[in-house]
Amino acid sequence: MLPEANYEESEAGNLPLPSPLEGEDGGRIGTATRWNRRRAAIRAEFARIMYGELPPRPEAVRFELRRECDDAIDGIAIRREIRIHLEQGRKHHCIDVLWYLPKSVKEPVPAIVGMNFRGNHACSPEPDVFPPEFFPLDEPVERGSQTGRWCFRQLVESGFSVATAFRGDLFPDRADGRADSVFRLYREADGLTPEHRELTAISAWAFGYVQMLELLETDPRIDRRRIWAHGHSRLGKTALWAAANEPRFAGVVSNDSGCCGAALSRRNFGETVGRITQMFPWWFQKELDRYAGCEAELPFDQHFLLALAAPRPVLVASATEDLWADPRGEFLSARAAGEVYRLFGCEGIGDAEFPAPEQPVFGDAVGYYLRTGIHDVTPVDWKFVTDFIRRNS
Ligand code: GTR
Repeated sequence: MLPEANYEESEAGNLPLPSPLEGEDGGRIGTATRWNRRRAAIRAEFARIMYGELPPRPEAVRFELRRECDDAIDGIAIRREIRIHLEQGRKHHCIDVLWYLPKSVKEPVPAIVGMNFRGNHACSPEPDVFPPEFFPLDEPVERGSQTGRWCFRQLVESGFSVATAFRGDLFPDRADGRADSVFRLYREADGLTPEHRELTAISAWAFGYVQMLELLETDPRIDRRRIWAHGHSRLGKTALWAAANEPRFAGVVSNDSGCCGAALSRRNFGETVGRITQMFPWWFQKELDRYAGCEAELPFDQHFLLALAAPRPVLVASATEDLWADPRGEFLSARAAGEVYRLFGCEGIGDAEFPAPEQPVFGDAVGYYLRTGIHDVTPVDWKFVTDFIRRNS
């Protein structure tokens, strides 16, 4: 039986944090060059203990334009629906991307890549966006039911391109989802059972982020140096892992990513490693189960994950009512990551204190804010996100 989740700050524990700059030999990492080696070792530890490795690049990748509408969102955007075909030997797997571009731009635009929970057709107010075809959700999803989270009009009006794909295209989000996941390309069915924890949903989704980045890079209307990864909740964990693995992401936004995302594991507040590994074993390596209840033994904490993005900018967002994701633990993690950013001459958020809602702490390459409200993505979030990206690119 799992203990009740703790929501008392006085009980959070706040165990001392390890430092990402503590070398394996006990010596202190003091230069960006030495950090690069240390960084590789930390990334490998996250892969071994928590997230597994991203699937390898398939033998062939092909982009099929299924539909283009140059009069989308009341004429302000171009909408493209692209099927990414992944081919490995005789095996084939697809990812469907919904992609908006602002129409009236003279120069290449920045872009945001993010994965969605319920299908592309759920994200858009437009009535004819293709729904997921291959591995639909268990229950029917209403068109447009996630438009509150995907503020395409607002983003396009702010000069951003945005692309999204359904998480189920990469790994259906359930214990036996591995069998229908992108890992099918590399394994036979008996290697895709729930026991094969090394093939994780988070790494499959992160691989989807990289595929979207590569798609956007082919278009001269996109500024390739300003393609950001963005994710909410489990997909926020994913966006951080994608940026840790793919240096071409210019920066990363974690929205309410919580436990095993931005939030520190060494705090006992809201969701814990014990709970998450019981509820969602297919997201993580089996190795992580060992740390349930003994998080202090992890060789890293989640500020190491944020620091894997350095010196690229990282924005951590929380919501006041989303205590499950431990907003203060997300803040402390963002602050602690600053240690690595300082090696690169960036101040991070310095020694800022936990801010009041709607009072962003936009430091030097590291940002944090707390939004009033529940676990969600809202127009207020996107406003903070686009402001932060503009300041940091
Ligand atoms: C919860 C999970 C969180 C978060 C969330 C979500 O049930 O415990 O870690 O990932 O799902 O993705 O909405």
